[in-house]
Amino acid sequence: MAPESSRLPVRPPSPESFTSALHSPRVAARVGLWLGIAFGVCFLTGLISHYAQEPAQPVPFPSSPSWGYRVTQGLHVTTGIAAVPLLLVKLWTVYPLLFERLPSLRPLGAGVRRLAPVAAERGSIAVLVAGSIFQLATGLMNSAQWYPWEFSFRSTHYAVAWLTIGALLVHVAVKLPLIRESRAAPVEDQPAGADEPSRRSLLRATGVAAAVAVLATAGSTVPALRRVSVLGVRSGDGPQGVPVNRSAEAAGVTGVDPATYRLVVARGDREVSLSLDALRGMEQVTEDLPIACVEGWSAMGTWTGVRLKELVALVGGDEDAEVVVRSLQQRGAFGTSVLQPSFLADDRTLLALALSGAPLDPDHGFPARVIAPNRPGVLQTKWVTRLEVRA
Ligand SMILES: Nc1nc2c(c(=O)[nH]1)N[C@H]1C(S)=C(S)[C@@H](COP(=O)(O)O)O[C@H]1N2
Ligand SMILES: [Mo]
Repeated sequence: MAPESSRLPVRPPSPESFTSALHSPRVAARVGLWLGIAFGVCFLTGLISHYAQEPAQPVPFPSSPSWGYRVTQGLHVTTGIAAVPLLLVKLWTVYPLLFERLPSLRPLGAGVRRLAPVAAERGSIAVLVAGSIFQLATGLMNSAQWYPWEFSFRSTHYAVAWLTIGALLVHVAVKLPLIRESRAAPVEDQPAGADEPSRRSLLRATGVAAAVAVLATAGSTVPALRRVSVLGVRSGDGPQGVPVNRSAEAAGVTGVDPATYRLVVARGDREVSLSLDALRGMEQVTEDLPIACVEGWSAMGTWTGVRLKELVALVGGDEDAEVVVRSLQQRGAFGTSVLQPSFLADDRTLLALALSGAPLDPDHGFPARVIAPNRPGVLQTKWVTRLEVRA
């Protein structure tokens, strides 16, 4: 005889099987609103960062304000990090809805008509949840410089961003009546005595978790927060007071001999070759400009060097040229960058030879690196050996 329990009717759970009063539509709507704001800011700042890194730009990315990218990319990473606890709480409040019965397919005609909108809504939620988790996970891993994947981070993160934001818009449209309703009424506490935290304290704790996540990382960009930023990536100092993303050793650029180093500036078949002394003999300009990494950290530096446009002028190029910058670094993707005319025309764009008044540390790009205002750090090429002027 079968044991007693196996004869009990087994029913799949339904949303009502989850009895916690915290699975409340109002809590979900409130956390959803915060999450929607975080995702919106993250998406827009992400578009800016993606465009800034496009080698061919129909409209050149502006070189002012010099701190613009520092702010937008700081916001991108910070809102992404704040979204992590918000998404976890949001998913927890709504997961019982996964167990809602689908409408019956019989009779077929009416059944399909009933099922289609439900399937579309569930489909958009599947894309939204999968996309959100993918974006936050890959974004965090990228910030930590951990790339266990084969795909290109930037193009994949960009494509999935559109998918996710599209699914988010569908989701908001579907839930609009519920969102309206929840905005009209405050989130009221369930009767006391229940064996769990109240809805309000869940919301408070969620807000605190998001704020802690932000404070623990924002110090990579906001110096005043540095001491509390235990999760900050590269928020500490590096040589000459500026953090280092990739060291000379990691890039395989070691033992550069200042006596034999040459910078070649080329335009068509014209070429000029300059020694380090020749570069130091040109007019030296000092500018305060930030390094703002796509990973979210940023730091101010005082750079001294030659205006890039002066070097381009040596081969007869003018300010509306595009410049391909090449590094001594042989391997890796960051050895080459394209500098748009908007940056070349800006007087603050330098081939820097010094930082904080001393020759560049090898890790900051000795003997020479590009530094331009309002540019993603990844394009501020270090160990520059060749400038190719296209125009
Ligand atoms: N040749 C080369 N230049 C490079 C890199 C690199 O890996 N190779 N990293 C870039 C990145 S991602 C950043 S954020 C800045 C960091 O500059 P820093 O190390 O001097 O702070 O350098 C950029 N220049
Ligand atoms: Mo970077």
